[in-house]
Amino acid sequence: MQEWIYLVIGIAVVGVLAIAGFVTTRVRRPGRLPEKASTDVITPAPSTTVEAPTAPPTVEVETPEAPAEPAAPTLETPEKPASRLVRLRQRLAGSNALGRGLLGLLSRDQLDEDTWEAIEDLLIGADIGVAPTQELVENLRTRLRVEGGQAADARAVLREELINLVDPTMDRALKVSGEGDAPGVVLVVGVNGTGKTTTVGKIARILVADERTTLLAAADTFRAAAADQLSTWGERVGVEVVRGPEGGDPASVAFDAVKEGIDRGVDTVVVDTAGRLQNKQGLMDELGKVKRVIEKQTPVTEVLLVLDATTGQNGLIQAKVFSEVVDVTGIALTKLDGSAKGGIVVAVQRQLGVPVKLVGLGEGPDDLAPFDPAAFVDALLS
Ligand SMILES: Nc1nc2c(ncn2[C@@H]2O[C@H](COP(=O)(O)OP(=O)(O)OP(=O)(O)O)[C@@H](O)[C@H]2O)c(=O)[nH]1
Ligand SMILES: [Mg+2]
Repeated sequence: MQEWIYLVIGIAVVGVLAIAGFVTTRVRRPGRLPEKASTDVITPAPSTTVEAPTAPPTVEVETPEAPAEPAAPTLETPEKPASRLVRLRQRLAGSNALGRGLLGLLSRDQLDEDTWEAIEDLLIGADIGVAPTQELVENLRTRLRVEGGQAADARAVLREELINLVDPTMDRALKVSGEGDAPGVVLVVGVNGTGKTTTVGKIARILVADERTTLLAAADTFRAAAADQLSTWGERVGVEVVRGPEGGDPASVAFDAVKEGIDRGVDTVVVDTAGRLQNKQGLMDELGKVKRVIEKQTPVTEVLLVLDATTGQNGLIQAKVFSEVVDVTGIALTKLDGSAKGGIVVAVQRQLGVPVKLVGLGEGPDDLAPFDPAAFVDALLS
């Protein structure tokens, strides 16, 4: 009988131990799951790093989002473009000295020759250019003579004539859409230091604000820092950058980016280029090739020339060289903030025969605004 009891106790102990063992393994298991799951999370990442099967080995596509961080990095929400010019109007403070000066002179009791000369000097000093200045003064003289020189009228007449001079009939929409399924391709060119890379970064934000899928191409292979600079812009809004090796062929990077854009079905590819202007032939060869190579796949929809508003006549001469090399379709006028040379908007449009489409009004990420003649003139006269 006692042996029986020992036997039962023995069986019970073994049973308890067995159950305890089972439970601990069950408890431990979930601990292992995340390890396994985390390898699963990491594995697909390289495939999102788009090792494009057909892409040449030299070109990598960066995935800005860190793949190991499932709670996506906080991306910035760029400001919608429509409200920007109004927000940034105070930044034209330098230029609206022009507006104030003109209004002051036009509201004099006597509009004599000296006054008209002073008006001409103001306009030329603001980089409007000689021919447009003469045209504007001529129109103002005729109208103010006919309509009488009341101060209130002078303001309205000046506003109208300035808007006409800036030309409200030009199509200023940035061409960011391609035909059918093809992406729009925006090629950004200009002298070094004018603000190309910054402008490409800011355009990416405008496109994101408009809910367009976007890819950037770092076709400035001249400096490695240029591609890094562009990547930083892209990362902030989750836009990827296609880049090549330092010193590599810019046309090849542009080609790969556009190919990638087509394969992925993105809305727009924006291509940043190097700006050194060693000589016209070198520039022509390089930019010409970039454009030709892109257009083997799909047309470039916009060639945007970036021009620094503070460089005056010198900038205009360089702009002219670029426009002879590639068919410029639009101008981004940067650094208008703090420049008293707002008149360059008129001069550059006349010189190149293409509209100013964007204006840069600061170093902030959303300090790039679609250009609107009436809002611009109102800012000058405010
Ligand atoms: N104040 C002001 N600064 C600007 C504006 N746009 C660009 N910049 C500044 O201009 C400097 C040059 O800009 P980048 O974008 O590097 O010029 P880039 O044309 O790409 O220069 P390279 O690549 O060397 O040819 C930077 O310090 C920008 O912050 C603007 O609208 N206003
Ligand atoms: Mg650059």
